Amino acid sequence: MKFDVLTLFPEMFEPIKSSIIGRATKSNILEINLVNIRDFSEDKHGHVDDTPYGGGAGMLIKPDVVYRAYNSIEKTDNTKVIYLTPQGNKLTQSKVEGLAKFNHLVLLCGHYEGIDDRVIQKIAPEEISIGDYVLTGGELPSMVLIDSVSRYVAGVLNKDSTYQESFEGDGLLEYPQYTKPEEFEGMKVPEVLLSGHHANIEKWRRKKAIENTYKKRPELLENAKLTREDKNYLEELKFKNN
Ligand code: 4HQ
Repeated sequence: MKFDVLTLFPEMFEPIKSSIIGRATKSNILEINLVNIRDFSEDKHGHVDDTPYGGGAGMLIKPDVVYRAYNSIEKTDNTKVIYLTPQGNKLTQSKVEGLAKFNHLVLLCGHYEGIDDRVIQKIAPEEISIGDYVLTGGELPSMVLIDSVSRYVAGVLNKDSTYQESFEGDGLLEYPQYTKPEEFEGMKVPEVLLSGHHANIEKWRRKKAIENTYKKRPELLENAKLTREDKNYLEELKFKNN
């Protein structure tokens, strides 16, 4: 999978060069190509922004500079172009899963007050938001998107493919996890996890995931994939908490 990132601040992308994503790029499972929009300024001073027509605070990125940067990128029939903006569709796990089906994503990052609207109209990217808050640029949202999408690329995570299907795809929060020591500050690891009884461990984890979701994010249960047994347990929880 290839990501081309159009940005005025390529140096902000250092964090995704470490850990899991860094390893995946070094082993050529992922390619993250940073394109500096400033390289496409034809201004003798390298200017990329200017004041907004009609007045107002701040600076806007010039449309021609962005368009030249965009045109420098080779597209395929499996390329998707994305502009990170609070005006976009929310980045959800199902959106992430859909984006992972492309093998080339082009991410356009705005900065300052944004980008001249005409080049957005011209490129017609899909607009995606990572949440309802205002950031200084699209760089952090791009990194969030790259990180979340990359988890679906084969070979990036070292777990078997059935893991995601059975635990992540169901829309529940995670069950609590424990490692050594067996006792920490007077708190013991739940007995069942030490039992070696795999069927019981799975049942316990499922219940805890449902319990966690019910207590912390009950609205997620609306769209969660629940079995008859899960639903029975949920009714039990609701009864106990009333
Ligand atoms: N931005 N989700 C870029 C965001 C944002 C978000 C604000 C994007 C500033 C220039 N992007 N402009 N939230 O806050 O995607």
